[in-house]
Amino acid sequence: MNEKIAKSVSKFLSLVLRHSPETIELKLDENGWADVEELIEKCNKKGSQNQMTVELLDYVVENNDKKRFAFNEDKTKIRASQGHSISVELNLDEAEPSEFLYHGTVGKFLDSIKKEGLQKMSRQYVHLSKDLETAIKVGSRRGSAQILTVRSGEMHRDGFKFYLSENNVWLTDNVPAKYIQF
Ligand code: HQG
Repeated sequence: MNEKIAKSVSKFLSLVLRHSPETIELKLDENGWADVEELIEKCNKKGSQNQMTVELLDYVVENNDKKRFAFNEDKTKIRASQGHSISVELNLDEAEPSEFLYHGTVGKFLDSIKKEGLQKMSRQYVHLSKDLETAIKVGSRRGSAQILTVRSGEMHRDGFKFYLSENNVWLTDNVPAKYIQF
């Protein structure tokens, strides 16, 4: 499989499965699932640069660096495992986080984060990771990464809810500044 094609397909799937399914007139159900046949048909009709096939979808689901997408059990449906800006109910179970989780951001946001804490901004949740490397990668998308350490254990004991996505991203509604080590 050509990795360039796989990456471009992953980007396109992120667009339609997380942010704007209407780009290809696709409908997601309330849990964020798209019908695989419909997705393929509409990608090919409406705008993916690449010819979409079941094999290509299979490859992207299996080999995507962050396992961003998942099939349902009988592979008739596909959805993004996290990262949505549209409102979908992922039905994630609450989970108990480790004592610390990390968030990668950039310097220009720090003043605001110190005031308001971490907000979900345009997404459904604030995204946190268990390991520093992931946080560094996330922050580096925007420039020189600044890593924030979140006292997630304390937050959880204080009653904040955490969820773990299918692809191991920690999600929470917001992180008040008092739980952040800058
Ligand atoms: C910042 C990618 C000012 C926050 C990544 C971040 C991740 C604030 C940006 C996933 C703020 C939001 C999510 C506040 C937060 N004031 N700035 N109060 N609170 N911010 O993209 O975490 O590759 O929505 O620090 O890898 O960067 O697409 O969130 O810089 O897992 O699969 O506002 O997206 O995954 O940006 O990234 P985002 P994120 P994919």
